[in-house]
Amino acid sequence: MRERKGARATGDIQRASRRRVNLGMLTLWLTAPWLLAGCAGDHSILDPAGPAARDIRMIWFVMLGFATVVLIAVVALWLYTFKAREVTRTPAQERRIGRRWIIGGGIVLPTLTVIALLTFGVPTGQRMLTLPLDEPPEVIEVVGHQWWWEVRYPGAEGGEVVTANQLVMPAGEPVDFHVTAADVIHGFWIPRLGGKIDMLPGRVNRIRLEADEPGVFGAQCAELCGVGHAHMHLHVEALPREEYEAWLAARQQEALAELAAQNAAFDEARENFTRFCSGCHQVAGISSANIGPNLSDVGGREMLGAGVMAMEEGAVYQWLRNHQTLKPDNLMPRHDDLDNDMLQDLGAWLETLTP
Ligand code: HEC
Ligand SMILES: [Cu+2]
Repeated sequence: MRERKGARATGDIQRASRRRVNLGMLTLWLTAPWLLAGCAGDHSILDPAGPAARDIRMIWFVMLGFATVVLIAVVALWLYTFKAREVTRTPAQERRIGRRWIIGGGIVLPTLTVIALLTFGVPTGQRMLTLPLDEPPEVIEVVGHQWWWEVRYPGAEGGEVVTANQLVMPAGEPVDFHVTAADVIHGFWIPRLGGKIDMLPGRVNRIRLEADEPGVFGAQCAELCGVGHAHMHLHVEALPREEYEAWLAARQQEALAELAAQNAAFDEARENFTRFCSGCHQVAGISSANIGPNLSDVGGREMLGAGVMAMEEGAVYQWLRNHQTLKPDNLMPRHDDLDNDMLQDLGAWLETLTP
């Protein structure tokens, strides 16, 4: 009687443990796609699109492999301690063995490890330095603001070009980024192109990146910079050289000023812009303030508010009316005193600014 009861209990335990295993498998199957999804996509260092990012991925794999070997070795030694038989040694033997561990494990092993890692790490860092090249690379300046990006092209033919919240670069050639910040520390990071670099107020940091092919890449401020930090996305686009130059040419000051002056139906919008917005925003030919993003080509952007909404018909009006909801506590004042019709007209005009 008692025995049968025991057998039943064992069966229960076995069934229960089988259930637990199945639950474990289920969890694995359910989470695997999410874990693997991290390997691709806009912000993945495991999906590089340029030489610097490829080097970084390589270091990542080398370090993962190395750490795995170290882990296995440590676990093996630990298991070995359970098996080792007790031996009696003289104090002299003890000292000799102790010295071997200190020299082997405390000096030789770390030295070899550090040399091995530096062999991979130093050349990678070297390639991202802005060292002189035979042909000087394109320079693009990026300034972090709370919570948007100012982007300048000092080398543009015909004069400097300035835009905001979008970074267009030539593909297939190195580009030197000179980055700084206007207020607090921000972080410049295009994960699929390379490492990140701090944007410090009062100092210019430099990094050399290259995109193998034309394409669109995500970038995100990589340094906690206040409430809007998570909403500080940068749209990065690499274009073939000729398209890049055409893109710059269309953003020359005179071309933009002409664009802003077009269409007499928007005279009132221009006037309202001068009254309510020109203290903070630049539109070529109308104002030159730099407290908020330059709006001279705002209609031609992919995103508004540093990535909080897609640019489509009516989007600028939506931003003007609801920006404190879309991007809480951003530094543009609410315009509750301005009526819908006026904002709609302003938005419609700004959307025509598509070079
Ligand atoms: C006190 C300064 C200030 C005033 C006045 C102001 N803005 Fe702004 N504006 C900002 C700042 C700062 C941002 C950036 C907000 C962010 O994304 O964090 C911004 C963002 C914007 C954007 C989004 C730009 C982009 O690249 O995503 C638009 C469009 C805009 N403002 C239009 C206007 C209009 C139109 C007016 C006038 C009715 C106006 N602003 C008045 C400071 C101002
Ligand atoms: Cu930031």
